[in-house]
Amino acid sequence: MEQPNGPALRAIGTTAAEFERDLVSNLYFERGTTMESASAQDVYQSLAVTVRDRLVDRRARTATAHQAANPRCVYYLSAEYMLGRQLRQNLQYTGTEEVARDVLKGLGVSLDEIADFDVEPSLGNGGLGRLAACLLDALATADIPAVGYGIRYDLGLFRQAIVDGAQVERPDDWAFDGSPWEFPQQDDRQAVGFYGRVEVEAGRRRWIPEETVLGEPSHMLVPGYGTQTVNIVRLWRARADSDAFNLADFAAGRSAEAVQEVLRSENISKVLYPADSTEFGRELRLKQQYFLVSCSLWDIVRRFHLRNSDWTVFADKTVIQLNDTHPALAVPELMRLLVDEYELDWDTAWSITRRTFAYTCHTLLPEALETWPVALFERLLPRHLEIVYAINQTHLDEVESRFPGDGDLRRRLSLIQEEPERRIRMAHLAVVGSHAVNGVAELHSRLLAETTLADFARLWPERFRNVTNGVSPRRFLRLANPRLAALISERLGGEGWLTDLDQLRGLAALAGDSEFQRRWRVVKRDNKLDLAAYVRAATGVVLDPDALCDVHVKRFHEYKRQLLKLLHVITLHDRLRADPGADVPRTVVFAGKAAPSYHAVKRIIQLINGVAKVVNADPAVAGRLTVVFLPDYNVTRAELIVPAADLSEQISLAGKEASGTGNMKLALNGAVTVGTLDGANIELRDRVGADNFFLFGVDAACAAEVRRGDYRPGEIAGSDPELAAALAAIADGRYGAGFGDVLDTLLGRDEYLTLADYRAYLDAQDAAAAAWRDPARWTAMSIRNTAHCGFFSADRTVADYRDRIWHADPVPVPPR
Ligand code: OAK
Repeated sequence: MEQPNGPALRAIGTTAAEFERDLVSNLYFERGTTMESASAQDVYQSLAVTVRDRLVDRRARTATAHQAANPRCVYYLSAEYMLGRQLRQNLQYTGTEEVARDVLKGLGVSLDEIADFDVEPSLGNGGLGRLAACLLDALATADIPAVGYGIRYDLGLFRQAIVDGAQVERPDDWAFDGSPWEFPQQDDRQAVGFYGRVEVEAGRRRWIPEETVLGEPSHMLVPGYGTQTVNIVRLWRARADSDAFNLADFAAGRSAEAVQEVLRSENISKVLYPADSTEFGRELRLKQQYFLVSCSLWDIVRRFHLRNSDWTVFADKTVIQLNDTHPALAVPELMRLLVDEYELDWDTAWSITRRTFAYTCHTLLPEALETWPVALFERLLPRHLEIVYAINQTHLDEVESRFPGDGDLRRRLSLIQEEPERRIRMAHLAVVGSHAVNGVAELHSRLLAETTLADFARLWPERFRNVTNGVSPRRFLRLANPRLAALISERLGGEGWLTDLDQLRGLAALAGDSEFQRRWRVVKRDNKLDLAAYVRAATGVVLDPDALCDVHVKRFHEYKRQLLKLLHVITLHDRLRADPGADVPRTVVFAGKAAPSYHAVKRIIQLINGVAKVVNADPAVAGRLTVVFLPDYNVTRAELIVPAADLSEQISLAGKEASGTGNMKLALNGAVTVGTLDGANIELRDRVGADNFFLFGVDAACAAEVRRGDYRPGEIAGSDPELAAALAAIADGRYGAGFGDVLDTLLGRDEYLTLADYRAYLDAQDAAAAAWRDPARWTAMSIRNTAHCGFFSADRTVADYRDRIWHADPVPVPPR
């Protein structure tokens, strides 16, 4: 985008008069209406455009500054982005929230009501997608030139409804009413090939695809906070050629046949796959991955050529971060472009490729490590298969020269898995093609190097590093929890902490200050009232704002152990029926989605709802224990729940959660964690202090040991009367008939050691309840959690990537 100049452009101002003029003008020219006859949707759309215009101006200056500086750019490739709602963010980042509120009020409209029309683009499953959004926010805030590339799914992650206690998935047509934050760029379409054959032309191999789909980009603006930089996230949508529609078929009444080709092409970006950490080997998914990679690399090369002509500097100007393995096809695709299209020799191309890519791994679960059947790969991407084979050959030659005669090692390090069928190992491809590989928390990075990627860590130890995740304090404190943000700013004397989160340390001195504590508690209580109002409207359940708000909110997965939390709830219910003082008044909030095909955890959702129904209807525990399952967890819901939480459940089996970022968001908002020594919990506990964290459970080494040994969950159940009673309650059908399958998994293999950790978990919960009984003690713990969370800012994460992987310098954008 060029810097606008000349008198034709009207000034973009921030005064109330300018804002009102633009709003009314947008209403008139964009929506064709006036304030008198505008619908709320009209006002929302015009307001969004008015705010967006303020960012467009910054974006234009950002592009100009980048063009002039010709810097090293960070390209973030991710199949998922969970950006969250944009309106409030952009109002704040442009400093126009108050102006907008006043202007709307003057026009007789409430900003809060209008803001509810803002739709969150849920283009991701969970942690990995939200991390991508937090990193983009921090990149722009740090003035680092960056573009996020992704797929513009027509349907985002399914909307979750609960019907008769069970999860029902509904399509999320997020842009149905129009999406004012997007800039579609139809004229920048890019052709992507599939299938076909490889031909030799003048001694060079060249792919002749059989099918072509168009990738149409649209971008959304990613503003930095407290800076002029506006980066972009560029999302690709699949389009068929305009002559793909078969008029003859249509005229003959064969309407389904007429659109067949259009559908086949456009299906590529139709839906986000809702499989989270499970293998999903379908052709369409591989097509999606190649579609993303092909469009994005074409765009990256185009950008490079805007400012450079010499390939030898490509890796000095470009770093491509692979967000897990979904975009790992970028490695052979860049090789194909360099060797086949730009005719570089193989070794030069390989050196450029390796210097360009870096790879972040987000899991340890073996079932989440992607592999693709060679047969499918060969059919869809015949030239890429040749390139993968060639990369593998050079790679295995290196292995052989370093570790001669070690056939087992060669087999383990090969990009190709041979048994039970030949498959391409995408994590291997990403490691081999990258100069840096990182895990997302210290424990995770260590376990990656010791287990999952141990052979590679032995081969290239210098490539492996850790970059602990972080979250955006702008979104998860300033936007989500304005009351707490205001109190913090008041006490710290300004908003500097928003971009320098370590400043929160200044709150530690106030942890024991009774007046500060009182105000801290008022904020929490007000946030709980907001949550209670929402919960009541959504579910009919009434929450007590004075009860301990105990939250287990995240994707559903057996390793995250929602079931352990539920066993605790069942035991509490039993105890409270016998003794009303057995626990503190408590509200347990569950929220999260289960992959539609993940039957075992969908059953756990049903069981939670069954338990909630029984507990909430029992007068014997009224006012003591309330259980709610809040449907459709997403970024927007998180922004409501996180500020209200007192107790943060981070209870995954040690060694399974790569990092977790909900743990950080909750602690930042003053929730105290009850957690295992897993993922980033360990670093969180180190920072907030062992006294301000309820630790329990086996550690990762011990968990592995237990799993290897003779673990007998049945014996644990038999020797613990409270546990036996909880299991019996599930078995007797009071929460709904037929939860035998859930019991069988627990009493059979109990893969995630739920029963092994049950007693320690209950003890930790009792300790939490004892602390809650003393409000001064609890509030001090809560304040200390916030005070020591500075490390978990995404700004620190980005600074780590910048210094240790990207080596990208900031490019400040001058103000107008
Ligand atoms: C999704 C698909 C494949 C592999 C990993 C994921 C994923 O979402 N992983 C999650 O990434 C988060 C961000 O790094 C971590 O905090 C979570 O622990 C991890 O499960």
